[in-house]
Amino acid sequence: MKKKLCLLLVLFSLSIYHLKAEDGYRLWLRYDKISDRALLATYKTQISGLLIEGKSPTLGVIKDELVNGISGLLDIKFNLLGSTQEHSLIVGTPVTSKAIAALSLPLDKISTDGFLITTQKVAGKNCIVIAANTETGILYGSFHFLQLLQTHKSISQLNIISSPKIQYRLLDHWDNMNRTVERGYAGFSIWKWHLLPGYIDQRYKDYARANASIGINGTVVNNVNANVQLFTKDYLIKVAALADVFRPYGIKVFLSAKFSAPIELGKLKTADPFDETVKDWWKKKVDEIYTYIPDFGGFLVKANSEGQPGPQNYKRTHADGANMLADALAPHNGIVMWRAFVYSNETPTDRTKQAYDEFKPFDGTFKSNVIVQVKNGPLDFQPREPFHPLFGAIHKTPVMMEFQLTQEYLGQGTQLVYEAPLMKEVLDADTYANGKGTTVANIIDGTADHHSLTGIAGVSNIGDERNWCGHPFAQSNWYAFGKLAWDHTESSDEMADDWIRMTFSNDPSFVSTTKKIMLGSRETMVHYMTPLGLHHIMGDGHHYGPSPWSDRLGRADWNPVYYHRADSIGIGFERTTKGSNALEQYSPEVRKIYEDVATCPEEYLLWFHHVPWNYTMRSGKTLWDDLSAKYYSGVNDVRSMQQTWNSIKGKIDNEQFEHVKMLLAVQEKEAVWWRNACLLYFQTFSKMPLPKSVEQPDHNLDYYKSLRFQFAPGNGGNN
Ligand code: BDP
Repeated sequence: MKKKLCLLLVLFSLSIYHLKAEDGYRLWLRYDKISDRALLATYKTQISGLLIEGKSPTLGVIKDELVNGISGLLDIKFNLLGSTQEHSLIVGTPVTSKAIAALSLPLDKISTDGFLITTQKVAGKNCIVIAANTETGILYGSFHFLQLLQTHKSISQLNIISSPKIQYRLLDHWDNMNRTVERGYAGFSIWKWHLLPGYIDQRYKDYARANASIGINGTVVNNVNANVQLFTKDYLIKVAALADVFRPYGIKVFLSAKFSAPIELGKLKTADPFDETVKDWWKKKVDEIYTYIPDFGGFLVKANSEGQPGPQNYKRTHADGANMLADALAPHNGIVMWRAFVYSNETPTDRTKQAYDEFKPFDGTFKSNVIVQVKNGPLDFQPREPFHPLFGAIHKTPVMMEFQLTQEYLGQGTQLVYEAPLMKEVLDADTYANGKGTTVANIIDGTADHHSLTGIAGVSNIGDERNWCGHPFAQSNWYAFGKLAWDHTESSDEMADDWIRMTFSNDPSFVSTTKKIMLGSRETMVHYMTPLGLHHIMGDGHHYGPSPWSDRLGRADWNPVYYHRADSIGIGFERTTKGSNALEQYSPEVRKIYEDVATCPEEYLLWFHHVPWNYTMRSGKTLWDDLSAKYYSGVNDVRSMQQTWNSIKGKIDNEQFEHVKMLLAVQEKEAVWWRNACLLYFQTFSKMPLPKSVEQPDHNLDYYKSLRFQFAPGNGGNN
């Protein structure tokens, strides 16, 4: 008897341990039993079984997801039905399902990828119907339905009509072939090239599932600083194996192409896009790719940027280069995403102006399967930048968005920064391009200029760490990106709410407390890193930590001193007519907002103006005092984040709680470091004191300047 009891106790504790050990691998796709008993009972009465007719790889994926998901969440054996019963969940397209075909559903209201979820009578029974025009549409609808259950939403009287606002919703991996990840902070690349195509890692499927669950439909698997080896037959077969895994999940594969591939691989003498042998080489290469991957998506190209080869090497334009590749891809319906992240080697002008200068003149000269990919801001994924002036400047050629989910400039692997507010700020910005209310989102979703080719890309933050993204909260940036790519009108609050519920817990106080941390986190980081419009003052090369004094790199515009321009008079980059006049690239209405120091929103003040240290800010303080106050508030806010996090101890898995707690402690240290290093350095120009009442720097400037981080992550070469 005693023995039995002991055994039971051991088993019980093991099962508790098992239940509680959360390592983040499941992301937001956790299907554990719903703990709210009343809700569980209600759900159980609303879904009796699954009616899904037909067979295909995608239908198989949907079946598995719904059966596993609902069985787990409702703690039942959720069965497949042979016919319509009361409370059936009926899933299909008019082609795959007779039951759906027999209903007159408004499927004309949704696009190819869209879906409907409705409560309605089918053969006289009350049912829930998930319907779409395509199998991918019902896949998205099924994930959406599961998310309703995961987030404890009502499923009675459903009438959801949803279509993605953007056509190409992609992750860009900056993964090198040796499995290092440029600017990656979550371990090595998940692509095990050496084991492909023979060994298919379970992660590939789970990656595809996770992407499909948030509507992502494409992946660029290799770094924009591309290695041509991926274009050899051996490697294309490996890429094809990945494409085979992704296909049932509606995900297409794309590759970053290196412009010099005809020389490096094809042994040609030139990569000149006007040369017939070069054109022919690309055409044959593209045809070959499609023999392995019949639904290959196309190319992403970084050309004539940071040392990458491109058409300008041959005195041709970006359009000439892009169009040559576009011609090779067009017969297969492939596209070219040509990046506008370019700046000249000679640095003739303010770096933030160069992309516009190089692309605006070629508006309308690109082939119809080319889309220009533009980073959210004109510099390089800073904690805060104004929107890129190319949004709204180019009308005839479609323009897509590139966000960076990996936190190169946003605290890398150690800091909790929820990026949705950053992304929303850019998407909601008014370009005034076609009159007031032409937001950046309207431009990239094609509505502003009536483009049907539309796209958005997020530079992936995924690696082979068990929890995918390193910091437990970094997953939220992958999630929010997908959600915004689908529907840019979703709010940061809603997305955080859902993500927290699905990833951690539906406990109301946990949700509200954690959401508070997430929603404030980006602004907090801006305050302790680059307040009031400061930018690019981080460590050279690896971009880790503060280094506003750096002036040693080969070219002026790689150095922080180029950007903050601090001197005895003041600080900031003058981008009005008195300076680089970068403002001329925006619409007159936008220019008007920013050109006057008095009206310029203070969060962009030092981006657009060189302002005297004793200038009176809206707070009534001098610029110096306000800047100091911002740095101090950033640190204080991290400390509040720590306290808030501590208050939820016991509400989630303890290991996860401790993981975040430790990282928040690191973040606090790093915030203090940023504040002290920046203020001590800028003080050498302002010659003004720090507020007396506050915590004084614990080291002197020389100490901060002496710090070196030789092995900072994410800074490996291109391999
Ligand atoms: C910068 C990164 C660099 C990338 C480059 C790019 O520091 O590693 O290669 O952008 O986007 O942010 O091409």
